Amino acid sequence: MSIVYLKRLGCETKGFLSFFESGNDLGFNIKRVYYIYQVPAGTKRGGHAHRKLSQLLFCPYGQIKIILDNGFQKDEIVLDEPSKGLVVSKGIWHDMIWEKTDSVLCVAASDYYDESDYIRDYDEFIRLVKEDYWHECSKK
Ligand code: T46
Repeated sequence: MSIVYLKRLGCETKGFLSFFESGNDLGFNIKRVYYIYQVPAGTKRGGHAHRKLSQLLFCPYGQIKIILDNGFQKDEIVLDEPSKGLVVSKGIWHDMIWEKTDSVLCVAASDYYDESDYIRDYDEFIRLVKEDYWHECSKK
């Protein structure tokens, strides 16, 4: 995972514009964009890892905590400004906690929706980490 500071153009009086481009700002091409909204504060979503998908997460409004787990170590990143993004690559277990009412999570993903790309069982995730599944995948 890596934090990405998206380009930010503008000023206090007229407001700001941020953007990112597939080939120039991300290490993957974007095939899908989705967003999650009207989530009550305190709600936890996620609870899965992806087999192949890479995603850029950003929060254009509000504050959302992302908890990341690579099977060995956990990290927490708070998305609390519109120009701050987080790339979550394959093989990272992630949870998202809505810290403020009406926070919006936007996601740019490297592929179309495919439920078979999800690992939703934590024991299964740990089993795959232990058998070096993602390292093996990247060799193929
Ligand atoms: C992720 C985090 C950050 C679709 O039909 N199409 C889609 O493009 C997506 C993203 C989801 N769905 C369906 C699958 C479920 O039936 O929408 C339902 C809710 O999805 P889920 O419970 O996986 O939502 P979150 O908020 O836990 O996770 C989502 C993404 O699914 C996931 O890929 O990394 O946001």
